[in-house]
Amino acid sequence: QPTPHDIALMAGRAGYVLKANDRGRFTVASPTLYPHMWSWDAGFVALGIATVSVPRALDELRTLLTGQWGTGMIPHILFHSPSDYFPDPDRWRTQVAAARPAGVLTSGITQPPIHVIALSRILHDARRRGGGDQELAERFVLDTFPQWLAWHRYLATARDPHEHGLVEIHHGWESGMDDSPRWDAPYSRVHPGAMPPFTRRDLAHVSDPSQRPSDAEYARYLWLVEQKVLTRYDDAAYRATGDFVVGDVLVSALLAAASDLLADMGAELGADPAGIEESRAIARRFRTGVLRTVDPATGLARDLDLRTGEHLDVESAAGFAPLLCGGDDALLRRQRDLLLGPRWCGHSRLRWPVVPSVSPASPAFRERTYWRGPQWPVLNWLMAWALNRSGEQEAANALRLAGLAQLVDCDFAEYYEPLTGEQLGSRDQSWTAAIALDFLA
Ligand code: 9WN
Repeated sequence: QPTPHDIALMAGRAGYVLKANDRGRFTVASPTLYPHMWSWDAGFVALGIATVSVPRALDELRTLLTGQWGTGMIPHILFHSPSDYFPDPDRWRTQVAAARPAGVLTSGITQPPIHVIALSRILHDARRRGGGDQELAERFVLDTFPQWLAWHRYLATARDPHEHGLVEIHHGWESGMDDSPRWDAPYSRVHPGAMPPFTRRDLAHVSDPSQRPSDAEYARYLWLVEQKVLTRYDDAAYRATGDFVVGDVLVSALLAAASDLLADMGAELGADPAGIEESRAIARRFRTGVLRTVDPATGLARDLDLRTGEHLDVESAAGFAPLLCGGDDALLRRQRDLLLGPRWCGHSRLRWPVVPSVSPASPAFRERTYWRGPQWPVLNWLMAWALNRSGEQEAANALRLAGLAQLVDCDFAEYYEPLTGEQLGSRDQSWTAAIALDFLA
């Protein structure tokens, strides 16, 4: 367990990392590998900053909303000054899209809707402080309520036109878990066609290429970007022709949880009743959609490949989506026991009992490769948050303490080798520092 000295050092160093990555009104996801604002990173970053400064945390979300498209979509990257990150705005070519925002360069796809969950944490911190912080946060929630609702409505309509209760993603990057084995089957049906040549820039920032997706995977990622450009970022046109269309259970569960929270905050603060009702209906639909995918044999939720109609059976942490959206007590108890048990956090070979991205007992597990097995501190934070919310304080605290023990070296790595505890990917990763601050608060 971290000592009081470790904790004081960690809080100081985490604050320092966020300050160093602060570019005024937004925070870069990491100093060199990701020198722009990423959508779901910004949510985690904001809730971490809120433990130190509520106004600055709200600024982070305010900046993110400047990138919102006319459709309601919040894009996965808001580009800052020119950098060597690839794919860059020239590759995304979002000028072909009618709905792009004016005056901000963005990518043209989404990331998981974590933002309103972050906003509810910020409001919680602000209310604990009271006074000006509380007033500011409450006003912000009311003022931005229509924009968050538009974002959720976009996911619930453009990305679920047939009302299945699953958000459809058009790129693995939209899941936030780029190369997860969740996507191996759908990516096996993505066949890159003619497109401009490209050079990867990410490999220059890691010590060993096996920590990142492969070249073959990158060719598919870039081909899907090409397909989005060819269909002018029109979701219906992409759906008709694009290679990758998958119902994502984690995104759907986050949408349900975030919609519940938006409705709760809106009701407390007197937001538009029709908007509150719409938000509750979105939460219900996606909760039902997620629960419908659970495999009775494993107790895990499964993504749905909408090109083939097949469920994707992979033991990834996304299978715990029901813990996030709630809805069935017996299932939630089963998922809690599974998560803490020997196939997951309680696996005997793990250095720290922290949620791994893929079960170490699964044949798909690769301990060093990105979303194929390493532990991502933000994922652990999400599961701890979900357990806490469903009344499982003891289990939540176990994940929190293990997560803090993992971060005691204060490198705030992007992800960790689960068997040895080695830091992998980028260092000084903003969202890792941010969740450390939240865990310490
Ligand atoms: C592509 C910024 C982002 C995270 C994602 C993570 C990684 C980008 C990349 O970095 O993705 O969006 O270039 O690999 O997979 O979850 O938001 O930290």
